[in-house]
Amino acid sequence: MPSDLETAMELLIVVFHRYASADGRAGTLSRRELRQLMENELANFLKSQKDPGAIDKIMKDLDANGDGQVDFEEFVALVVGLSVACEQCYKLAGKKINK
Ligand SMILES: [Ca+2]
Repeated sequence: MPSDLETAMELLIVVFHRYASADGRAGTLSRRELRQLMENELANFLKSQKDPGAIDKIMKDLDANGDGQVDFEEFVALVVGLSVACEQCYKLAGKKINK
């Protein structure tokens, strides 16, 4: 049986490819695919972004090699960044993370 962490890693890969294969180049997220992913999978984070151009900014930040597509490595940087922010929120709120 896979561990929790292995399951989390597998899910990252599965979710990325679910959206990356929606149109055009499979294996990378276009701007449209990134928007879909964020609207469906990161709705709470997106709601907290008051800026209507948030997706464009995120896309620009993530697209490290500037090819207009977000590959898995670039996508993971977003997840890591959000995870670090979440972990800090947990600490501030003094919540117990153990589940
Ligand atoms: Ca790219």
